[in-house]
Amino acid sequence: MNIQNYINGQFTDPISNEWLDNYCPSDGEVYGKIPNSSIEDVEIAYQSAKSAFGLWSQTTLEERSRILLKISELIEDNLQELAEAESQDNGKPISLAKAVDIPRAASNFRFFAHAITQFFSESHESVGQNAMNYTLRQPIGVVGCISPWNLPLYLFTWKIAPALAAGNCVVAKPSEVTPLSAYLLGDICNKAGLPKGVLNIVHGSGTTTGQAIVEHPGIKAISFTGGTKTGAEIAKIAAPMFKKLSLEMGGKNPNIIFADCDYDDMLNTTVKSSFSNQGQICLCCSRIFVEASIYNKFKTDFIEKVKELKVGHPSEDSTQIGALVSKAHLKKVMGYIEIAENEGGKILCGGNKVTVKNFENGYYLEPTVIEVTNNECRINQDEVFGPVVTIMPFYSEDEALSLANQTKYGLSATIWTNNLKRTMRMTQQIQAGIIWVNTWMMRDLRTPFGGIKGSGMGREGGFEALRFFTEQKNVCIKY
Ligand code: TXE
Repeated sequence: MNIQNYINGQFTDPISNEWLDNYCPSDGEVYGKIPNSSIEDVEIAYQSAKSAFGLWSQTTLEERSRILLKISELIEDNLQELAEAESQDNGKPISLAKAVDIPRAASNFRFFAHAITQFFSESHESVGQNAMNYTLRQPIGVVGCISPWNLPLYLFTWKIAPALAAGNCVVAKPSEVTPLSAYLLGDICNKAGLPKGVLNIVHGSGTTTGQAIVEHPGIKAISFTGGTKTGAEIAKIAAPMFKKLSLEMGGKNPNIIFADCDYDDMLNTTVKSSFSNQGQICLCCSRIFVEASIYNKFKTDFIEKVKELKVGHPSEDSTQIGALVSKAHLKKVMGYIEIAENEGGKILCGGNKVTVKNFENGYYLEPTVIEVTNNECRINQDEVFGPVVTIMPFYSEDEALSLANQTKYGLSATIWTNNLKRTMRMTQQIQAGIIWVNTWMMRDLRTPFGGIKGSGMGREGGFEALRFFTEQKNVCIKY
């Protein structure tokens, strides 16, 4: 299946006629082509967004909200088709795409359709000076949204929905590895009555199409999710142009387990926080630190559960671990398992490629648990982004805290304990943008989402996203 760019409400081939192969991770076959859009395509997308901006920015909030709600509804109506596309493109189990990815894409539009009607700004009366200040929040203009392959439609819409709700027009690029669901979104937007040019989707590689978006002088803000190295490249280009930037990047999240936790709940959730989506979620906890008194019990029980996980073709309902996203990524992840072994790590389970019958060329890997003895090794410092976790014991709260913070990343952390005072101490001192206590990945879309250190700059979610996608202007009126 060949996909096309969605520009000015129409589907078009790239001007250069350059195409990239689209691989199906579950069988390793090429099943389509995607445009490798050039600067010229991005320019046309930009011009169409720019032309649409006048009307869209002046469209009433009720009307914008109505159209975004319609998009949300149509995503729900097309759940099966979108979930199949996502699973085929990404390798994730269809059950996960149906339960999480696509419903969340619909929620993103629904949430921001409502949020924009409740968005407000401040006013400050300058007492004794006969003056009133108020803050105008206006759409920025044309903004760029660049998203990754791990949660394709979920993260694509997480950026587009608030950008559109706030009155901006968008030039967006999904990952070239998983473009299909974004392609299908174009048709949904037309059916929902989104005026042409308000959203433009250009496909292509990061260094060609992505960079053209970042370098475009008329695109005033960039919202990006992806690798930390890419985020740094984008910041380097965007900084001299003083673009607004929101960067959501990698993580090396700790899962800190104290002996006083609710053990069964912790164990079941830890399997999920380790291996959901083949471990390819920025919030997955890849470093598990366990209080020494329960370490051996945890090790035995955890390995037993991990060994039960069913690796298989993503279209099977019983599959829990699908295929990794690409051959290159599988190679990278397996390379890290080798590095871990060379550094003295002990593989407790997994570590090998899996051959799935009839799909022998798919990119399958066993869920892997590695026991390490220190936190400085590369497997504990680099973002692997696959079904690989490490475990090691700790002996005190202070040690757990220092292990958790000993990383260049700071996206999320999970703590398992029933001790309230410890919870308060730990949550205040852990360096991360998101902390879960006795749960994982429980999301409320009103909350600020993002990381610190090498994990991010800025926050998305709730009003934070609407603030990012608007420019503030203070007006002072003397009376
Ligand atoms: O991400 P990239 P990749 C991490 C994870 C993974 C690594 C690399 O560790 O192994 O990053 O993955 C676009 N200018 N995460 O290479 O390249 C690109 O086309 C503008 C964590 O796939 O960062 C895609 O649309 N755009 C992560 C998007 O950026 C550029 C999710 C992300 O791709 C560009 C994914 C450039 N110079 C990977 N280069 C998370 N935290 O959720 C690339 N792109």
